[in-house]
Amino acid sequence: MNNKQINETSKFLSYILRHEPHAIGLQLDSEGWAEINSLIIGAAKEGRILDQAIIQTVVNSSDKKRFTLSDDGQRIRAAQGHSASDVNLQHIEKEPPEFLYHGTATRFLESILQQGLIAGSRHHVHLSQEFLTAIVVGQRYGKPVVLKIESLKMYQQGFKLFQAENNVWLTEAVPVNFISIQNQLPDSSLDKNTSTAST
Ligand code: HQG
Repeated sequence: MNNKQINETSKFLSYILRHEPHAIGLQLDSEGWAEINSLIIGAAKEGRILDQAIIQTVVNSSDKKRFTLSDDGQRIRAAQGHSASDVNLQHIEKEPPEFLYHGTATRFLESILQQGLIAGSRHHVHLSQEFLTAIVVGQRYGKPVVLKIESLKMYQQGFKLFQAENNVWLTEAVPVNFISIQNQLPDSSLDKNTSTAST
């Protein structure tokens, strides 16, 4: 498989495992797991040929560790990012770092600074420990802007924050008073241990 095929298959798996399992007649359990055999059969009916090796390659090459295989290798799920109503993944609640970042596009700013961050069609608002990751996320929708979230303060005030198994931080919503615009690389991102691939 070349990178283009891997990327395309990864997008297909994200679509099915996060949003529309029923598009290929697949059932996810409440923790987001799908039987790999059923995934392969459902995909084939839609003309997309997958097998264990292809799935393994896509799982291994995901920069953000988007997919997780069960210990017995029989099941697969998306680590986060769901909108599918069958899924109610119980992410681990954790104390977050002092600040987290959210990448968005400048055209959404006015609305965000009025309403705060809302989850939209996904189950959660997605936050990243890294400024650079947030820029890349924001670029998907237009001219990027990074918002700095006072995540520890949120937590101390009783808001729940979760960390998905691929390290992405999740929360239900972020009220405006915890949000500011971060228009340059924060000092902590200059730490050489920081990697943009880890979130
Ligand atoms: C924006 C990627 C107006 C929000 C990333 C975002 C992430 C508002 C968009 C994951 C708003 C939702 C999720 C408000 C939020 N008014 N716009 N009040 N509140 N928004 O795609 O965070 O590569 O659902 O800023 O890495 O962009 O797919 O969320 O721009 O972790 O694995 O509404 O997707 O991961 O967009 O991205 P999305 P997201 P993958």
